[in-house]
Amino acid sequence: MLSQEILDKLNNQIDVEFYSSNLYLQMASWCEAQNYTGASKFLMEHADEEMEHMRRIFKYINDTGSQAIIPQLEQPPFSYESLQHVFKEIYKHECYVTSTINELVATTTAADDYSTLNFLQWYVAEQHEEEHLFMGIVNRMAMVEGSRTGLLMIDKELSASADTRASGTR
Ligand code: OFO
Repeated sequence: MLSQEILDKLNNQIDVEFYSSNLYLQMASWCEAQNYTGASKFLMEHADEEMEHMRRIFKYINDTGSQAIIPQLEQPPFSYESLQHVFKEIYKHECYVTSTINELVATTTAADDYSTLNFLQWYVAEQHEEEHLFMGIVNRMAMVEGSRTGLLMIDKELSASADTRASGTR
Protein backbone atom coordinates (compact mmCIF):
# COMPACT_ATOMS: atom_id res chain seq x y z
CA MET A 1 0.00 0.00 0.00
CA LEU A 2 1.34 3.41 -0.93
CA SER A 3 1.62 6.18 1.65
CA GLN A 4 -0.46 9.27 0.85
CA GLU A 5 2.72 11.31 0.28
CA ILE A 6 4.11 8.85 -2.26
CA LEU A 7 0.71 8.42 -3.93
CA ASP A 8 0.45 12.21 -4.34
CA LYS A 9 3.94 12.41 -5.81
CA LEU A 10 3.28 9.52 -8.22
CA ASN A 11 0.04 11.15 -9.32
CA ASN A 12 1.99 14.37 -9.83
CA GLN A 13 4.42 12.40 -12.01
CA ILE A 14 1.47 11.29 -14.15
CA ASP A 15 0.85 15.00 -14.71
CA VAL A 16 4.53 15.60 -15.61
CA GLU A 17 4.62 12.73 -18.13
CA PHE A 18 1.26 13.71 -19.68
CA TYR A 19 2.48 17.28 -20.04
CA SER A 20 5.74 16.05 -21.63
CA SER A 21 3.72 14.12 -24.19
CA ASN A 22 1.54 17.13 -25.04
CA LEU A 23 4.55 19.45 -25.12
CA TYR A 24 6.34 17.23 -27.66
CA LEU A 25 3.16 16.79 -29.70
CA GLN A 26 2.74 20.57 -29.83
CA MET A 27 6.39 21.02 -30.80
CA ALA A 28 5.93 18.38 -33.53
CA SER A 29 3.12 20.49 -34.91
CA TRP A 30 5.33 23.62 -34.93
CA CYS A 31 8.12 21.69 -36.69
CA GLU A 32 5.73 20.34 -39.33
CA ALA A 33 4.44 23.88 -39.99
CA GLN A 34 8.06 25.02 -40.55
CA ASN A 35 8.74 22.06 -42.89
CA TYR A 36 11.07 20.31 -40.45
CA THR A 37 9.35 17.02 -41.17
CA GLY A 38 12.09 14.84 -39.65
CA ALA A 39 12.01 16.71 -36.33
CA SER A 40 8.22 16.53 -36.40
CA LYS A 41 8.26 12.75 -36.87
CA PHE A 42 10.89 12.40 -34.13
CA LEU A 43 8.82 14.46 -31.69
CA MET A 44 5.59 12.61 -32.51
CA GLU A 45 7.36 9.38 -31.69
CA HIS A 46 8.73 10.90 -28.50
CA ALA A 47 5.26 12.09 -27.49
CA ASP A 48 4.11 8.45 -27.74
CA GLU A 49 7.02 7.38 -25.52
CA GLU A 50 5.98 9.91 -22.87
CA MET A 51 2.45 8.51 -22.89
CA GLU A 52 3.97 5.11 -22.26
CA HIS A 53 5.92 6.60 -19.31
CA MET A 54 2.64 7.98 -17.96
CA ARG A 55 0.87 4.64 -18.38
CA ARG A 56 3.58 2.74 -16.48
CA ILE A 57 2.98 4.95 -13.43
CA PHE A 58 -0.78 4.78 -13.90
CA LYS A 59 -0.63 0.96 -13.86
CA TYR A 60 1.81 0.84 -10.94
CA ILE A 61 -0.46 2.99 -8.76
CA ASN A 62 -3.52 0.89 -9.56
CA ASP A 63 -1.58 -2.37 -9.06
CA THR A 64 -0.90 -1.29 -5.47
CA GLY A 65 -4.64 -0.88 -4.83
CA SER A 66 -4.52 2.92 -4.93
CA GLN A 67 -6.13 5.18 -7.51
CA ALA A 68 -4.31 6.93 -10.34
CA ILE A 69 -5.72 10.40 -11.02
CA ILE A 70 -5.74 12.07 -14.43
CA PRO A 71 -4.78 15.73 -13.95
CA GLN A 72 -6.18 18.84 -15.51
CA LEU A 73 -3.58 19.60 -18.16
CA GLU A 74 -1.76 22.84 -18.77
CA GLN A 75 -1.56 24.05 -22.37
CA PRO A 76 2.01 23.82 -23.71
CA PRO A 77 3.62 26.74 -25.60
CA PHE A 78 2.96 26.58 -29.35
CA SER A 79 5.32 29.20 -30.74
CA TYR A 80 9.11 28.92 -31.05
CA GLU A 81 11.91 31.08 -32.44
CA SER A 82 13.79 28.32 -34.25
CA LEU A 83 14.44 24.58 -34.36
CA GLN A 84 17.37 25.13 -31.95
CA HIS A 85 14.99 26.87 -29.56
CA VAL A 86 12.65 23.83 -29.61
CA PHE A 87 15.43 21.40 -28.71
CA LYS A 88 16.96 23.68 -26.06
CA GLU A 89 13.53 23.84 -24.42
CA ILE A 90 13.24 20.04 -24.57
CA TYR A 91 16.62 19.59 -22.90
CA LYS A 92 15.59 22.04 -20.17
CA HIS A 93 12.29 20.22 -19.73
CA GLU A 94 13.98 16.81 -19.47
CA CYS A 95 16.30 18.18 -16.74
CA TYR A 96 13.16 19.25 -14.89
CA VAL A 97 11.65 15.76 -15.32
CA THR A 98 14.85 14.29 -13.89
CA SER A 99 14.50 16.53 -10.83
CA THR A 100 10.94 15.26 -10.22
CA ILE A 101 12.10 11.62 -10.51
CA ASN A 102 15.00 12.32 -8.16
CA GLU A 103 12.62 13.84 -5.64
CA LEU A 104 10.45 10.71 -5.83
CA VAL A 105 13.50 8.50 -5.32
CA ALA A 106 14.52 10.56 -2.26
CA THR A 107 11.00 10.34 -0.79
CA THR A 108 10.67 6.58 -1.31
CA THR A 109 14.15 6.03 0.14
CA ALA A 110 13.32 8.04 3.26
CA ALA A 111 10.00 6.17 3.63
CA ASP A 112 11.59 2.69 3.20
CA ASP A 113 9.21 2.05 0.27
CA TYR A 114 11.50 -0.39 -1.56
CA SER A 115 8.88 -1.53 -4.05
CA THR A 116 8.34 1.99 -5.41
CA LEU A 117 12.07 2.65 -5.22
CA ASN A 118 12.64 -0.42 -7.39
CA PHE A 119 9.87 0.68 -9.80
CA LEU A 120 11.53 4.09 -10.15
CA GLN A 121 14.90 2.69 -11.24
CA TRP A 122 13.61 2.36 -14.81
CA TYR A 123 12.87 6.12 -14.81
CA VAL A 124 16.30 6.98 -13.40
CA ALA A 125 17.95 5.13 -16.30
CA GLU A 126 15.49 6.59 -18.82
CA GLN A 127 16.19 10.16 -17.69
CA HIS A 128 19.93 9.61 -18.03
CA GLU A 129 19.35 8.41 -21.59
CA GLU A 130 16.98 11.26 -22.49
CA GLU A 131 19.24 14.01 -21.14
CA HIS A 132 22.11 12.50 -23.11
CA LEU A 133 19.98 12.24 -26.27
CA PHE A 134 18.73 15.84 -26.20
CA MET A 135 22.03 17.35 -25.10
CA GLY A 136 23.59 15.64 -28.14
CA ILE A 137 20.99 17.13 -30.50
CA VAL A 138 21.42 20.62 -29.00
CA ASN A 139 25.21 20.34 -29.36
CA ARG A 140 24.98 19.18 -32.97
CA MET A 141 22.68 22.09 -33.78
CA ALA A 142 25.18 24.48 -32.21
CA MET A 143 27.86 23.06 -34.54
CA VAL A 144 25.84 24.01 -37.65
CA GLU A 145 24.65 27.36 -36.23
CA GLY A 146 23.38 29.62 -39.02
CA SER A 147 23.57 26.95 -41.72
CA ARG A 148 20.22 26.02 -43.26
CA THR A 149 21.86 23.03 -44.98
CA GLY A 150 23.27 21.86 -41.66
CA LEU A 151 19.85 22.06 -40.00
CA LEU A 152 18.20 20.16 -42.85
CA MET A 153 20.86 17.46 -42.46
CA ILE A 154 20.02 17.17 -38.75
CA ASP A 155 16.33 17.10 -39.63
CA LYS A 156 17.04 14.10 -41.85
CA GLU A 157 18.98 12.40 -39.05
CA LEU A 158 16.04 12.97 -36.69
CA SER A 159 13.74 11.27 -39.18
CA ALA A 160 16.04 8.22 -39.31
CA SER A 161 16.30 8.21 -35.52
CA ALA A 162 12.48 8.26 -35.22
CA ASP A 163 12.28 5.18 -37.50
CA THR A 164 14.87 3.35 -35.38
CA ARG A 165 13.11 4.22 -32.12
CA ALA A 166 9.69 3.26 -33.53
CA SER A 167 11.04 -0.13 -34.59
CA GLY A 168 12.34 -0.66 -31.05
CA THR A 169 15.98 -1.01 -32.07
CA ARG A 170 17.33 2.07 -30.32
FE1 OFO B 1 11.16 12.28 -21.40
O1 OFO B 1 10.64 11.85 -19.66
FE2 OFO B 1 9.33 10.68 -19.37
O2 OFO B 1 10.08 9.97 -17.89
